[in-house]
Amino acid sequence: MKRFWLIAGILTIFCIAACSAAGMVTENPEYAVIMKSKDNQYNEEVAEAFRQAAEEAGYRCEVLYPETARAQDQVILVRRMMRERVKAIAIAVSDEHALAPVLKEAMAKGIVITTLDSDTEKDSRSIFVSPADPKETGAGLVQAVRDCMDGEGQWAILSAQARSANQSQWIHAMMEELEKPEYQKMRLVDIVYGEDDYKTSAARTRELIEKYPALRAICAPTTVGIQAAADVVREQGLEGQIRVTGLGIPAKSEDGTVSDDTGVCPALNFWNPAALGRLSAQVSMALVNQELTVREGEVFRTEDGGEYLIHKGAGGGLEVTAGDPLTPDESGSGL
Ligand code: RAM
Repeated sequence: MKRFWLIAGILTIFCIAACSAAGMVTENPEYAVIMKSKDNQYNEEVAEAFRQAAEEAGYRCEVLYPETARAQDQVILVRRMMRERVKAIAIAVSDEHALAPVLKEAMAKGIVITTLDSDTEKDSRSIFVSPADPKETGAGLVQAVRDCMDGEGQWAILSAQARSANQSQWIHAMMEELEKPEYQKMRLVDIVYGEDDYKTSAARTRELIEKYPALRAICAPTTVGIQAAADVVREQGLEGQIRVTGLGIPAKSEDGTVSDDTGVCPALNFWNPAALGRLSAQVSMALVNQELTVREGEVFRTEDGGEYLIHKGAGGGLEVTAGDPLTPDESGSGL
């Protein structure tokens, strides 16, 4: 019998360790937020702001990160939360189409489904909470690339997952911006995918550098990709030759100012991750409490004074936008 309890104890400890690797387990959660990938500071900041907003309102909330960036791992987490009978799931979708069936199933069971950061098919969720306008974000990225390489030469995009809606939208918006005559001398030579995984992103960067010796800039619209690309450029001593830009969390020095003394990444774009997480929780709670009707032209008003217009997004589904894309200045203000 003693042996049984010993084994049971070891198994429990093992299970707690394994579960907390995927996020923190909450007993009887009412709300769940499922992010795209683990070991990603951006995802953690978004998800923690979501959890905090839900808990401040008196609800239990579980944060979940998939084991890998594969869609199947997010499907597993959605099913787990369906079994827990949560009231609402908010999910940053890694594969626009692969997640749609399970999310529809959850909706049919009465669970409120919303997306944040990256969307799914429009009838597989109630509303999408977008971090910032994708057109403005895409245009800002191309302008940053132009500034990095003085408007001339070869550049490449290092993206995250090929089937993730936010990446596709930003790349599409970048292509549109690129058609303007002012970018005529810039040549986009390749688009590669690092899966929001540091090692894969670093490997893709090394391949780009080898394949295109004249490469002058890499644009990574992913916080993991931009970090990996900048590290590889520094590691290969290519500062000054190749510049990196994209969507990233600015590294802050001890005094809180944003700095890159190596000059590898002279500019990046971003938005406030906590504002995205918080708004997403407010939307989920308002839907569960039947205080929000998702209708085009309606304004969603939050208790802290925010006003968000419900409008149609690129895929035809309804969405709200959390804020504006930012170009953090040296003080890192706004982030
Ligand atoms: C990565 C993820 C996320 C994206 C940010 C900018 O962490 O790909 O979806 O929005 O970067």
